Amino acid sequence: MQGKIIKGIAGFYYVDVPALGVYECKAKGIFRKDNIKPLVGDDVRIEITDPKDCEGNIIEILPRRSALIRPAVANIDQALLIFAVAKPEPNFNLLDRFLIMMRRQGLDCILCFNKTDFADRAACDRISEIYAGSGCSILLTSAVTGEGIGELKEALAAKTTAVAGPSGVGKSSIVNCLQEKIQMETGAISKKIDRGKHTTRHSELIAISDGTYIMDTPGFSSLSLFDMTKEELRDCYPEFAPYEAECRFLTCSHIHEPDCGVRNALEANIIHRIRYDNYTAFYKELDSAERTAVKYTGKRGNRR
Ligand SMILES: Nc1nc2c(ncn2[C@@H]2O[C@H](COP(=O)(O)OP(=O)(O)OP(=O)(O)O)[C@@H](O)[C@H]2O)c(=O)[nH]1
Ligand SMILES: [Mg+2]
Ligand SMILES: [Zn+2]
Repeated sequence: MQGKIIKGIAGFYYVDVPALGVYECKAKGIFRKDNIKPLVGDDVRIEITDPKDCEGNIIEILPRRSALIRPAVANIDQALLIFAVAKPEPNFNLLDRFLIMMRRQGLDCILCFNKTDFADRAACDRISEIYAGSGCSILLTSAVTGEGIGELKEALAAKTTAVAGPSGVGKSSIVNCLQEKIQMETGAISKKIDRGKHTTRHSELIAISDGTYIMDTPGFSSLSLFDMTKEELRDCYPEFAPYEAECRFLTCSHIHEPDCGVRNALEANIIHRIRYDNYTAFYKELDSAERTAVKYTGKRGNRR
């Protein structure tokens, strides 16, 4: 029998089998041996151990179309990255790390700035302008006023989308706006530190309509760059591409070389300063990770 993992809690996986319902399953040791863990979104084969109580075992994980590490989910078509325009203030460094991760995996990303009811139009536009050249579609939403929810529904249609973003930005609130069947728990953000309280603890796959699924996920607060070299970083910045032909050197890192097309575009305010500054910070981070790796292993790179 075949189904889809819609939730995983404390070693149990909840597998939705079309027309039959949800089975509470364990994963047999076989997966541990192969070092793969079932993920929410996985298509699996199960054997039923107790038909009355809807219990079973996962016996096979079918090949994945895609997999993410943060959040840990499988078989998604795209990610919906949510940050708030305020309360909490957007962390662009974390945002850019996520975009790099998505680009490295060849997955599309919708960038959503939520809580527009907390900021004026000009402030919202200033934030979305930073990402105008990032290759993402950008939405401004409010789970309170309903702004942008219609547009968001259109962007999700006929796809499986994982929601991602830090705690307290309104991921679960947005998921609740998109459908009525399952209402996820939401939590007020801490007034003192202006941060979310990690209300959502487990990823959950929810059907919005036939063929359209959304995954609510726990918030994350850090993301490390891995499995990449500093030279690969510039390919994660679509806004650099039109200006790289103007660099004097083919291998230009856009940091210190003379006659750099990217830095000229930065000075001309065509490439956004925040995006460029994060680029240089990540470049240095990857460079020092590579140096540390060489020192301890004699090999280049920062593999996990
Ligand atoms: N004013 C306003 N408040 C919002 C909006 N969206 C969410 N909130 C509030 O922000 C708080 C956090 O929302 P959640 O939906 O729990 O946030 P989350 O991203 O799921 O957080 P975690 O589950 O902790 O990762 C709640 O008090 C929501 O009511 C919005 O658009 N406007
Ligand atoms: Mg949540
Ligand atoms: Zn350059």
